[in-house]
Amino acid sequence: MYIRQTKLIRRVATPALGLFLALVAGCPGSLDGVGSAGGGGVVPDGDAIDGNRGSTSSSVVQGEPNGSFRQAIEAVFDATGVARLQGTVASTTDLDVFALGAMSAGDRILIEAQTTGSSLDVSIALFDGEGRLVSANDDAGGTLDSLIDVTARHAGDAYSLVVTVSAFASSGTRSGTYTADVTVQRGGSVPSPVRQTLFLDFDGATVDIPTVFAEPFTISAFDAGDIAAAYAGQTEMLKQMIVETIEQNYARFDVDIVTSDEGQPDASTEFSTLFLGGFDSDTFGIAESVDLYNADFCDDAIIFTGSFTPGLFSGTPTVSELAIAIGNVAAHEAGHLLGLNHTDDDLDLMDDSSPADAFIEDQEFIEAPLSADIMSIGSQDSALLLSEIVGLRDGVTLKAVEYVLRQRDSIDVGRTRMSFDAFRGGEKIGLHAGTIRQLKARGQDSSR
Ligand SMILES: [Ca+2]
Ligand SMILES: [Ca+2]
Ligand SMILES: [Ca+2]
Ligand SMILES: [Ca+2]
Ligand SMILES: [Zn+2]
Repeated sequence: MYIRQTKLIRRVATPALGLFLALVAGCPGSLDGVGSAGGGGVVPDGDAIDGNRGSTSSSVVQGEPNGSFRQAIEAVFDATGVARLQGTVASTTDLDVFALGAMSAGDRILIEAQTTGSSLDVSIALFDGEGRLVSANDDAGGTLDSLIDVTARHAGDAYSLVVTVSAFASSGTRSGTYTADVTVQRGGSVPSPVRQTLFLDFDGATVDIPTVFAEPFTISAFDAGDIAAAYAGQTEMLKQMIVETIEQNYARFDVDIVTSDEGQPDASTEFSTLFLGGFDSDTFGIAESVDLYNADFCDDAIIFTGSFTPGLFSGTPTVSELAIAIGNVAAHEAGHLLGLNHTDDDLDLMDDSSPADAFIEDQEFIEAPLSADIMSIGSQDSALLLSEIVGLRDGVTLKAVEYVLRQRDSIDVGRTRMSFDAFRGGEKIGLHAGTIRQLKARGQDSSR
């Protein structure tokens, strides 16, 4: 009801509990310095067979099927580093995958998907050679067309572009033709990770972001008694345990957490704010945007602590369980502010929607299948992305741990995966052993 953007209305209206909400702001990016891909306004050739525009390549690199990383159409780049692609999204299940070839860290990849002459609400995503999300965009610059402009943080021998229909497309915009022009500028430098300060504000506020929310949110100060009478008088303890949960979830990453008890960071520090308090009937938390690669150091999110009523859980949570649930949701919303998208795995902090009970689990930033709202292929490795965006704490290293990614029918990564565990001075500080065991169990279950 506070939401202006149509893509969120569905989500708000969804009766499922445990819902997170993310506002995906338009992400126009900057085209400065990148030569025009030359595709603006070009209508796809004829019937727009998936492939390279004007190409005479054999059918091996043209047409369907091309719905998995293995079946990708090879994008043909010209001497200036531009590939001019086209295709038709024939239905809501049509994924068109294009192989962009090897990328080096520092390569800048610009992808402009346009639907001139077509009513398709296109959506695109860029993946690395392991099928992990690098960047995604649905709508850019106030249009339904898509734009990605990103610098590769890590090399990969087979980056891929996936073109499909937006999961939020309205009727009449769910199929059609598109062009996608990909420009790769080689040899740039890799942006360094930048530490982020998160300010946890328990003191109440009016949050007014007119560009995103139609009306201001008034957040009352945090009070455990507002959640349920059973928690009255435990405000300070609950607050402390919430802070500990958020700190534990970010323990590996260069994120500085400051609370309102310590006072607002000084004026020279840029910080994002998590407001904890208030109530909303539709959601536990809301983030201003999915701020890809953390372009904005001062964005806001709200965690409606009064919404965590015991009736939403299968049993009345203890104070400690309640703190874990609220802290996990806070870490999730902060994840959006740092650039993370939604996934589909209850054990991942970026899971899009799950029963409230899942928040009491030991959720972590892990690799998980992408939410189908983003793309029904590939995964997001939240830990890897955070290490590239904010960096790792001093002395922390990411150490590969083998596990089986939970299989999903539409995901193209059924093989054994590597994720990252973190150690500092021999002490494990992330991805608890229990989480890994559960992941392994799930992977084995689903592969039977
Ligand atoms: Ca197609
Ligand atoms: Ca296809
Ligand atoms: Ca779109
Ligand atoms: Ca941000
Ligand atoms: Zn979310």
